[in-house]
Amino acid sequence: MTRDGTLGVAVIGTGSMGSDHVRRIDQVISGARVSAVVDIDGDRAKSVAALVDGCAAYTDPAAAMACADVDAVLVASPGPAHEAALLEAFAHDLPVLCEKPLTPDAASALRVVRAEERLGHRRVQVGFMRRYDAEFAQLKALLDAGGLGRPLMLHCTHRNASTPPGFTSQMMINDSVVHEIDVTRWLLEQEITAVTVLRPAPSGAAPEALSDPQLVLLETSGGAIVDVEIFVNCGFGYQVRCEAVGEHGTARAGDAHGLYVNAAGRWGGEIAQDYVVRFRDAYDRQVQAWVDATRRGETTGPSAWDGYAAAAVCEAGVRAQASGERTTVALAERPALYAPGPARA
Ligand code: ISE
Repeated sequence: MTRDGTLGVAVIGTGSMGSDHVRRIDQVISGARVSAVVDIDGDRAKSVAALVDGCAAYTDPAAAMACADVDAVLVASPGPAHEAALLEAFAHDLPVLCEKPLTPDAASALRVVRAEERLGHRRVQVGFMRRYDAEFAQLKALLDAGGLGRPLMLHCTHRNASTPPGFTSQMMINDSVVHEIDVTRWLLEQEITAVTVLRPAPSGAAPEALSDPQLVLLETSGGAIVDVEIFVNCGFGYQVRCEAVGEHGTARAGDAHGLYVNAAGRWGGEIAQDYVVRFRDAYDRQVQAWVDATRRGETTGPSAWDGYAAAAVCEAGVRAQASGERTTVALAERPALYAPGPARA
């Protein structure tokens, strides 16, 4: 914390998420500043750095992390680049906020877990931003307080207006349902033990070779069942909901649509068109929480273990998608560093 007691953050990756985080750290949250940006496209890095006072541009994450003005790292590069960036951050013992996925597969995610274990303390917060959404946080608090009794089921809806070119069926699990996988583990405090994927006849609006929508069923260690409708070309907007069904009641997060308008003989509101808008407040809270914890010398929020467990469930999900079979999840033993383990059965 070299300047004004604020945290100097290196943002690695200046694509849409990375640039949005640069804007957020620079203009929205407090206690941090963007001291460096990194992109393999040097011109892109320079043009983003030029928007922020005192920000340096790099093409190599290791060079940025070696810089004295960098106290913490936000990784927003493509998933395959995460492992190297995380291991480099560990070499400098720097705190990291890593966008999801932690890494693209379970084996590399477990390598990150083992490397953090060797470091002896947590350094990584994974960017599962839904945990910071106001309604999802309320649902978690309600479940934790026993307000619904023992949770039995979650009904989840995850809809995107459309997909970018090249979006595959596997990405529906790895990039999209990964959020429900994390939400399930977080809300229920149970591990996911098996995945089944059912595919209705695809929507006519789905790009060729994309089986859209799909229904993903998750089974948990405590006997709960979670269903997820994933529909990534629904056409009308970005919509995420989660209804918890407990022994004594139900509660649903995700219905707050903002302003409710009566006009021209109709009632209603607007539906956000993408996750950057829908989860803007959650992203703000997530980054602020990371900065605050880091300045206190702590690491909080979703851990590398959570990132690994999600990757292991995704792997089972992609296999289940291909085979049409119920597929069990293989999970390593949870290291003591990530205790306490799932508590609610
Ligand atoms: C994207 O990567 C996200 O993380 C979004 O939250 C999700 O809705 C979308 O399907 C993914 O592609």
